[in-house]
Amino acid sequence: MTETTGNLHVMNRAALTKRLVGALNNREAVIGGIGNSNWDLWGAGQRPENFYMLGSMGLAAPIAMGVAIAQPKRRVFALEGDGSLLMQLGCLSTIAAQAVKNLAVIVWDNGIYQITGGQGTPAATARTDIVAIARASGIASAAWAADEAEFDALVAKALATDGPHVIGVKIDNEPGRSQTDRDPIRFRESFMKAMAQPA
Ligand SMILES: Cc1ncc(C[n+]2csc(CCOP(=O)(O)OP(=O)(O)O)c2C)c(N)n1
Repeated sequence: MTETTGNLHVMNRAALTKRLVGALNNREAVIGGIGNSNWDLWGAGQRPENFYMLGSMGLAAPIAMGVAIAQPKRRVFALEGDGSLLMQLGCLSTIAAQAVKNLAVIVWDNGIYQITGGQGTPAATARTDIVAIARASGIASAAWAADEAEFDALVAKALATDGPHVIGVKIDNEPGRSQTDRDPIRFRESFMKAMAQPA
């Protein structure tokens, strides 16, 4: 990995999504956000505990929050692009206020709205620091992952300790490597069935 931003390595979403899914071992729920977050979750190996949210920016974290509150024994991850999270920033305050212990939000920050043509998001143009926003929203366990090893360590922390957690990752501009099926009813039904199994 040669590119850096500050002391943060610029990593790859597909590779890190595989590392995340590889670390799961207890029917953890993973909610994929719109577009690339979703597609790389699909590409990392389909699991019934994945919910592939199709179409709405910024809803992965709120949906994940709902799942986490409903199922406090299950660890829940949300995967969200920086542009999507910026569209729904209030969810960080709500997650903090609800003190959702079993929730981790992973933010893939490429500084662009990649799938709609690569326009810059404020995370890049105004140097908005999403992890700092998470902390200021009341989420104490919010950190940038400097490299792959730290990403693994932060995922392990999210699996083992009380949150809520936010993990920020600077990523490259590679498009998602797969394409999620456009079948929301199937996803809803298989996810609900999977959530009926204890974690
Ligand atoms: C509410 C809403 N506004 C706009 C869109 C169109 N749109 C879909 S994905 C996207 C960009 C998402 O950017 P980001 O979350 O940063 O992810 P990236 O594409 O960079 O992986 C946009 C503008 C949408 N689907 N929903």
